Amino acid sequence: MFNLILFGPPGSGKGTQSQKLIDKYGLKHLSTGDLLRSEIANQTPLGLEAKNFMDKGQLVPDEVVIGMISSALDNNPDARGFLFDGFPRTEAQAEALDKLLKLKKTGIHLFLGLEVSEEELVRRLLERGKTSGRSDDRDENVIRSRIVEYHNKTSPVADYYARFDKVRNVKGEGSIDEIFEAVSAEVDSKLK
Ligand code: B4P
Repeated sequence: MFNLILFGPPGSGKGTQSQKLIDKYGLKHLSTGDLLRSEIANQTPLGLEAKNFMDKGQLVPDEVVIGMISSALDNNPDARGFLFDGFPRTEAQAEALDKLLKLKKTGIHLFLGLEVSEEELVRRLLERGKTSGRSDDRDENVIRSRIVEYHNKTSPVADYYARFDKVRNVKGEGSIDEIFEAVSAEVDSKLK
């Protein structure tokens, strides 16, 4: 089994690179952002609660996303590995993920961070907001709040995995294919 965390600020290309990684390596893609948006689209109680936080650019409470990931792991017993996209986003989520994977006698093999400047992040998200229908991409203040949440609560997750020597960083600016080449090289070096 090979388990990968794709990490980076909002708009750094996690979703974009994830699509290419799952095609190449056959991993099961688990994106908490996508799972939450699907709950919102289906107007479930969980989705209605999450929407309040997402529309303000805030993180959804840990217990909500940890529960979603736990179910997703249980629902995919035959996966050859998981690609976690947008999760974990807090240290509490990272600790919970370690426990869940330990129960399955596995763990995280690689934590891959995408590095992108703040102005480029804002530019990309505003651009996506023109067509995505995502309310959190349309307002620059909400986008900047997401980036503040990232610095305050999410970037410490990289320090957590650095303690276990799992972290590699890749420049997330340039063409999508160039970035994918760099990302793939890191995955290949771990798979060897
Ligand atoms: P997410 O869905 O994870 O969304 P995101 O941070 O905006 O990144 P995403 O992966 O979608 O964007 P990408 O960089 O690929 O989170 C949304 C919200 O959900 C959060 O704010 C939070 O409220 C909540 N949430 C999710 N997970 C949570 C958790 N674990 N705990 C608590 N709350 C949680 O792409 C951005 C744009 O850039 C795209 O338009 C893309 O086309 C473009 N792009 C990508 N690569 C490019 C490149 N190389 N050059 C130019 N443009 C590029």
